[in-house]
Amino acid sequence: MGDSIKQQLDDFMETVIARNPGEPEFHQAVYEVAGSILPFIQDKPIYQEARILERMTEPDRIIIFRVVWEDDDNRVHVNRGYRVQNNNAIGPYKGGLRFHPSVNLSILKFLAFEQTFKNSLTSLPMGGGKGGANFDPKGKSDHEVMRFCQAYMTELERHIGEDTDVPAGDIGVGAREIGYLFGQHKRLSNQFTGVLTGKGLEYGGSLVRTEATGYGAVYFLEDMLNHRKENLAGRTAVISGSGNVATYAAEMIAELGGKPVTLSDSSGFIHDPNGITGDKLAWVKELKEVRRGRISEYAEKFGVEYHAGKRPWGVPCDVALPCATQNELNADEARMLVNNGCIAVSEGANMPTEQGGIDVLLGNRILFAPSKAANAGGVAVSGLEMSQNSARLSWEEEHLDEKLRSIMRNIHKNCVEYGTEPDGYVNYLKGANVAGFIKVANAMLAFGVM
Ligand code: NDP
Ligand code: 2IT
Repeated sequence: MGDSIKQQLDDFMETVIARNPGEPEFHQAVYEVAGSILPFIQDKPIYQEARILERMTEPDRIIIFRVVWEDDDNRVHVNRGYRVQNNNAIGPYKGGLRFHPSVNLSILKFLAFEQTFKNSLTSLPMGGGKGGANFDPKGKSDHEVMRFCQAYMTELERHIGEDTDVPAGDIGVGAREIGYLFGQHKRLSNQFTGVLTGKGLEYGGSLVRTEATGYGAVYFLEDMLNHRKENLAGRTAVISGSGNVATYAAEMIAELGGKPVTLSDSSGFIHDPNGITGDKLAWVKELKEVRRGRISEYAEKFGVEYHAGKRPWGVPCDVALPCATQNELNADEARMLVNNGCIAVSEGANMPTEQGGIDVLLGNRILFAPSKAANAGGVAVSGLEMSQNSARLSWEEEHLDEKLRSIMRNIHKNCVEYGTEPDGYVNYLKGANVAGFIKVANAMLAFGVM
């Protein structure tokens, strides 16, 4: 990056930070994108004069509300609910809901900002949004989760709609929560529309949505390897997380001939050198989705190592997939991956690699798939769920899997187009940012000044 661009980036970030004080995750996401977009628009005054990047970093609107609910002992609890409607230039706001005690405005603004670029990359007509609450579903009964979801949706209902804003799942929001949220929306609005995605198959959900994010992150990884005339066969994969994204990433790694050897949760990680596959992976899904237990139980059940309070990046591997949460892979850990011979990182989670970690991976010419490209498969199949709901029909599994595969391939192609450097190295971060930017920016230009 030249000195003048560096100065522009610093100046730009100064205004973003001044306008959004105390929001480090939002600053981080904007910095990462602006670092690619400012050089790209240097010779394109049309974007500069219309202040497109400045407009993109100011959400269309943010809704913040109180959520009050009663636990099983009739104690009253107060939580804070949010929906960040970031940008609807290319379609209705679209993006997940996160229920986790760490949820705050900074995290949801970063997620909604990222989502805008990600959704653009899918090539489907979806704007960007994100929401959630600082509610912790862990340790709550099904009834408590139901009462919380109903209270949350009672306020959110008036702000969303199939052509306005279509939420889905994220951390802490899976099939159970989507069921309660959709039921309450249907009751309040007296309408059965595709206003949420990730629904159960009985009530408008799409096949392949559950698997889509994890599978998509591995498809993208495969495309990066193929581009270098390599593949996944025989590759050892280190994966973090043990939720929706991590388990289906592990499943597809195994299906394509690789070996997933770690999974984690916020308490620690398990290391199974023989591979977390087949019946063992089915057991993990049951543990997480039905019993809602901890990954440490895997170590007891299958007699492998459990590392309490640790992350898995020190385990030697060929490929790594951070699939838990933001900022879970720092510069030192990235260096460990590089030194242990890791050749590719595919981000299943949103912004899991700290900026310092990204610098290490790019500096060492590692294949690095940024989240907005790598994990776009989930929202892509959500977009296909919206199409099926509007058409009032359900597509076959084979068709959906093919669509997912081709959408991921197309994102890879676009990243290569905009991210290939003079020496042939593909900077997928730059490629994804620029490719995602162009469509949204051109739509915004078409609308004039607003
Ligand atoms: P789940 O709730 O199914 O699983 C989350 C996993 O991450 C759990 O293993 C959880 O462990 C772990 N985790 C969560 N927070 C932390 C933390 N602060 N530190 C360490 N581990 C943590 O969520 P998903 O699998 O759906 O989401 C995982 C990531 O993927 C998120 O970044 C999400 O934004 C992203 N994503 C999800 C998509 C989807 O379709 N679901 C689509 C695209 C991206 P524990 O149980 O201990 O909390
Ligand atoms: O981060 C994401 O892309 C998601 N949580 C999925 C969003 C969606 O609307 O399916």
